[in-house]
Amino acid sequence: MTSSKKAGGLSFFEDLHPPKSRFLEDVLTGLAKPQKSIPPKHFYDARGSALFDDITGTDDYYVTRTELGILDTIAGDIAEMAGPGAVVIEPGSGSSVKIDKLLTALDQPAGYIGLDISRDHLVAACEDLAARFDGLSVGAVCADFTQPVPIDDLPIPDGKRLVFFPGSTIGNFEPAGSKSLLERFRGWLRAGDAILIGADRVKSAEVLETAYDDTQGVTAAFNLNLLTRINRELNGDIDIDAFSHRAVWNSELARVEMHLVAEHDLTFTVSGKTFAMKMGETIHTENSHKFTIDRFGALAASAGLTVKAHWSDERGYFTLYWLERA
Ligand code: SAH
Ligand code: AVI
Repeated sequence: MTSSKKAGGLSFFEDLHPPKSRFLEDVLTGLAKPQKSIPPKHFYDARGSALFDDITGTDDYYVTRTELGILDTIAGDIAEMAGPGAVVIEPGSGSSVKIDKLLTALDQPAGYIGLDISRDHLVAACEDLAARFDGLSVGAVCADFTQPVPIDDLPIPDGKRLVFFPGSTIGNFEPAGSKSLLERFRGWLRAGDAILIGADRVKSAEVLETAYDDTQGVTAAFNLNLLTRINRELNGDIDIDAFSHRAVWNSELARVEMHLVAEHDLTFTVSGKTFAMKMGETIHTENSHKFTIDRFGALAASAGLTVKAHWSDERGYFTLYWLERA
């Protein structure tokens, strides 16, 4: 471990935030491609995390509400499968909203570790959790989970590990990336440990496109904030008003794509490098893959995991899966 310091109420805080040079490299490489693209993990500065929280409160983004409803219904099943004294590790923990339900359902959980790339948001959420769950050991790890995370070097309490990965964040990766990520999480499991993961389901284009282009414009602000972040952190001069938000369902690849569309021909610089875009050209900023139950099972199997149980809402919009090492 390179650094370890305790923030208020936390049993440990490990700061492995990637250096700014990685953000710069991703942006310069992505903007130089024929189809410009930037990985979605860069949405999440403090403002991006706050905007994501606002998205979850919109009427159109059914994802969070639906998953919270399923968690309410299955609390008893989860408590039984996890058993007493479980230790929950939550990659991409964000505001740690769903964890409240899980920790409340579990029988005397021994610990909780939140892991997220958005440092301030992570620490605030974990401190809040530590204050509310008296006696629970709460740790926070600021890291990029697409890179190796030295989980076994962290002071994690003993107990059955439950890796909790809700929100369909798995859908933000292309097939090869989602397989690698599941393999990484599998590597955190010992015999008897499990993964509880949420994945959004394929549904009508209309419902999906509205969820990713909400009528209040919050998702548009979330998407455009990436450009604000580039201007601020990477010395950019992008005219943000020259871009608009687009969300489109790609049925062939079973994913909602988010793009930033140039409204007219333009040039801009980022850290001294010049880029040109034609009117209508886009920067591809996110994929949200949607799954059938069969396809998710096949993905899990490809990563050496087996589905022991799964639960869906009545509309079949979203599914939570209990995975164990195959
Ligand atoms: N789990 C929450 C939040 C989902 S939003 C929920 O279900 O509502 C996705 C979260 O993953 C954000 O908090 C973001 O900061 C984090 N995240 C995205 N990519 C990441 C990465 N590569 N490494 C670590 N955290 C990441
Ligand atoms: C974090 N992730 C699963 C969200 C999603 O649905 O793909 C991010 C998001 N993008 C637009 N709205 C929400």
